Amino acid sequence: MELDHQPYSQSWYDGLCSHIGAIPCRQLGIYVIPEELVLSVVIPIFNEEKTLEAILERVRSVPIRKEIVLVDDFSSDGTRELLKRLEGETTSDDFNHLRILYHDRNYGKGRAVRTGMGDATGDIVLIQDADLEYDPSEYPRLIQPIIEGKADVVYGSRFLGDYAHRVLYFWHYLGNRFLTTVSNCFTNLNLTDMETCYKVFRREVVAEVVPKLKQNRFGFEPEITARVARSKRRIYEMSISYSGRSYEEGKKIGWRDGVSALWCIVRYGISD
Ligand SMILES: Nc1nc2c(ncn2[C@@H]2O[C@H](COP(=O)(O)OP(=O)(O)OP(=O)(O)O)[C@@H](O)[C@H]2O)c(=O)[nH]1
Ligand SMILES: [Mg+2]
Repeated sequence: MELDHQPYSQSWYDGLCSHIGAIPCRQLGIYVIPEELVLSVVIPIFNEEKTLEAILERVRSVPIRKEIVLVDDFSSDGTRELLKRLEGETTSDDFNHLRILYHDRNYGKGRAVRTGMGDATGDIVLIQDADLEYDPSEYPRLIQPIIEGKADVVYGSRFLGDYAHRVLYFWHYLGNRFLTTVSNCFTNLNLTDMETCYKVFRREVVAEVVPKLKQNRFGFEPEITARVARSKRRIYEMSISYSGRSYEEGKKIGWRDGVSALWCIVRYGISD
């Protein structure tokens, strides 16, 4: 078999399939991603100078045609200067089309994602945090249920599967489980990780749901979950790895964000 086939191309799949068979291919997550498909990767960024270049490199190296929409949420740590520099360099190629948007003040992750999603034109739209907690090499797994026509929305779950998860804060874990459970009570969905960064949408869902979003900060996660649930779309979960960071390493989320998430779960759970 020739080894120079682009991963996830038809010829790559055919080659592997003829060697190991269709069933093992399926079990190993080997499938065809249509060549013309465009994945929009929306990256909200606030003060991520240390990790931005590394995450961008990881995103770019995923063998899927992509539109990468970076949204700077008025960073003050040198991220803006770094983005300006990237803008000046040749940052787009056949597989990666890069766009950078700037907020004129700091609004929060929710607003940054809304700005990015509003600008995205791909067939599938995915959210990617700008730290290194989530691994872009898992995109092919995440988008598979959408490509196969089974799902309209996919949530990556840090609480499913046997991928590596960094062992960190117990109370955060409990907080996450609690927020997901309360959210499920309102939405009647059996999600395991409502707060996950990896939320993936078919373009039609973005067009329907995003114009309704109001939350600027982390209330975005329960709000979009409630709105997706209300839209009666088909939702899947996919296990993902998680390389959580500690507060010493830059973790920013705190208990206030948890309280605000709880409020949003109730608010958007009760009414539109
Ligand atoms: N904290 C924070 N993040 C923002 C903001 N605007 C955009 N972001 C981006 O939103 C993404 C998620 O933020 P994080 O602070 O990593 O939130 P998290 O992953 O839930 O929590 P930790 O990583 O544990 O702090 C990152 O890419 C941030 O750069 C903002 O105003 N505050
Ligand atoms: Mg993070």
